[in-house]
Amino acid sequence: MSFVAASSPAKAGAQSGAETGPRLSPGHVRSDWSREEIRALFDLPFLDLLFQAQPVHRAWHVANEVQLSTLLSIKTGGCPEDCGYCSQSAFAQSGLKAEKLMDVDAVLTAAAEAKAAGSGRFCMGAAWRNPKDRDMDALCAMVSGVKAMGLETCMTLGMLDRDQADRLHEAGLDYYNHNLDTSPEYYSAVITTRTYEDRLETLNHFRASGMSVCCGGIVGMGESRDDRVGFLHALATLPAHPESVPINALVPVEGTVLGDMLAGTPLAKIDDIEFVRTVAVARITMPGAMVRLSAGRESMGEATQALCFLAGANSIFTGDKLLTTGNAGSSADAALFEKLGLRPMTSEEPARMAAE
Ligand code: SAM
Ligand code: DTB
Ligand code: SF4
Repeated sequence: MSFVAASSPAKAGAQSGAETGPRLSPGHVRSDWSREEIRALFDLPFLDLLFQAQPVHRAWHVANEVQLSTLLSIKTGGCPEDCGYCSQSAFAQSGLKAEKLMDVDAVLTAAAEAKAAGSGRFCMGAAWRNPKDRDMDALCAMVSGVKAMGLETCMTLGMLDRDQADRLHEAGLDYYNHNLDTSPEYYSAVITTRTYEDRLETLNHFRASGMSVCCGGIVGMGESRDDRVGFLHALATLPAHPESVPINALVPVEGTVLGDMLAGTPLAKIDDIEFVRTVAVARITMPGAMVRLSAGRESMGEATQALCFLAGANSIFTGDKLLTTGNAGSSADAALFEKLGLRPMTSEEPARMAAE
């Protein structure tokens, strides 16, 4: 089974509702959500929450279509930041060897493989606090090479200044991934080498340079439901919502602060239903965003993933590997798509969002 050659209806056709039933008016996008409103969504009976999320999804997106992205770690390990979840932090005892930035050609070979496997977006990640100016030429060459293959381009390199953002955008970078990760209140329990404000500043730089924003976070780090409320509140009250919102479930890695702290405790894995609730609230509060099931899918059952799609998730990472940890794998995903009648997304962006 393969993801390739799936023909989905043309965007306009799909938007007509021929296949998906009557489409609802998408309504307007709100950036004035209160924490109380978001908390009230989380607290709804589960079925009521899904019953709200699915029509929002169908009003804004093509039902049954899921966008496919592929990740590549272009610079692995040895990162000076102390993110408590991350195997690549120099503070972690994960046994990961620090590597140099990959050659441009090797990155382009991996991108060509991702395209051949049916992926629409290629996301390159580096274990840096921020890129150095000496790396910029190689990074720009990677971006323009991947773009020339007809793939959407995404990078996640840590903090950027405005000049770096402009250079990457000019080279053809479509998306920049930079996560807020959790609530402002819980942030310092997870990371101490940078602040929430640092993150927001980089978001402003690449938004201003014209790139699309990919910004989400992680659940299952021992945070409370109020922290998950605060996390989605921070995203949904940005002046413009991120175009992509990755929702990661913590992959507990041995030797990381969080992996070790949570091991063997009831918090070691986010409750599946709470994870689906988080997806649904993201969908309702940020209706135009692509909501991506990101890390943690490897250990998620098919039924949970199906509930996530029902709750409004419409994007996944494909392949056997994320950056350093395992992923569900293309044959498992193709089998799940077949069972659920899902198709790889062919369109680039939600039409309604583009029309705004
Ligand atoms: N160094 C860059 C940065 O932090 O912005 C880019 C790479 S970083 C690995 C990208 C994102 O991966 C993090 O923001 C975090 O949300 C997610 N992540 C990292 N390790 C994870 C883990 N063990 N489980 C779940 N998500 C993880
Ligand atoms: C995101 O939010 N999730 C992806 C992507 N952005 C770069 C990364 C997940 C990394 C999971 C841990 C690992 O493989 O090292
Ligand atoms: Fe470094 Fe990013 Fe990992 Fe944090 S999440 S330690 S910034 S690679």
